Amino acid sequence: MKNYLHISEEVQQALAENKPVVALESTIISHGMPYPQNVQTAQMVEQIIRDAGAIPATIAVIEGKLTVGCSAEQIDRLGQKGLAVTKVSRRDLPFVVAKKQDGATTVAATMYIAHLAGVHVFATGGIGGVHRNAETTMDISADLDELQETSVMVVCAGAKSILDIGLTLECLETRGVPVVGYKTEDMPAFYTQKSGFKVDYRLDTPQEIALAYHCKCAIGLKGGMLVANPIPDQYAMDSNYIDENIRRALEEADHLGIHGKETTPYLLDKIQKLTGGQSLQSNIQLVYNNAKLGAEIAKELCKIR
Ligand code: PSU
Ligand code: MN
Repeated sequence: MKNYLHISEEVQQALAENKPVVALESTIISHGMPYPQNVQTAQMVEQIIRDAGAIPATIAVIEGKLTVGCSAEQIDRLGQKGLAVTKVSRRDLPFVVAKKQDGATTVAATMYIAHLAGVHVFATGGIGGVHRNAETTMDISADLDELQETSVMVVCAGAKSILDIGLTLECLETRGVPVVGYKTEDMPAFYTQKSGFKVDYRLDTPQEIALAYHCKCAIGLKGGMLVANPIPDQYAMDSNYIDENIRRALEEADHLGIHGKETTPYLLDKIQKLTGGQSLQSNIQLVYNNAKLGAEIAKELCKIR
């Protein structure tokens, strides 16, 4: 494993001293946002985590190494290469490692690597889930199975309604993955604060969330926990407006026959174009909001452990 896993000095030291660390994914950089906003956002997210008193650990595969704590140069490279970087979910990991390539890790692959390194808190924008029409396409993100398998807490702003949020919640329930709403009973829908579905548990402080996660581990339950943190009100989008554009993006993807791992990046890009960048601003702000909460939870977790 030593030959395949690289943990930055700073992250290694933080872990050894029981200091709070927050993992971050890299598909959001290469496939989730356009350049240069992707790199600016990734840097700002790290700064927000530092300002909150935790250590950021951006995770990616760099020249075949599972890297925990990417450098500014590495983040810049992933951002500039954009879609040319391989999008790496769990099943893709062995191949980018074997070829000593760069890879941008999804929520699933990032969780797996964070767990290898001993990082328990991971902040991102949105998770993958059950796609609309999954009853015929069977398109269900590997993120959901990873949440069943791997003990890492994922802080997100819910799931975009490019997905079937109701079915995504059903799948999480089946897999025994608890969904916690931060200061809310409503499952957020990424760009908006409410999806029309409920979370499993509402918790109102980072301390309560850390304690619940700690207890999950302490009683021997493997698997993750999803923390859904609604987008701040001032950055939330009009739900009719965003839903209409998501509908158009889905129609276009269907028309073009987009499928498999291209689906999510295609839809993210299309929605950004259709909304003239308005959705990108919301996207950036909700990631900041999640980074801050992730740092607060990580700090509380360190106090318990
Ligand atoms: N949803 C978003 N932004 C993202 C992603 C999803 O709002 O950047 C990315 C994440 O990396 C997520 C991945 O893990 O897409 C899911 O891809 P797939 O549906 O192919 O599993
Ligand atoms: Mn898929």
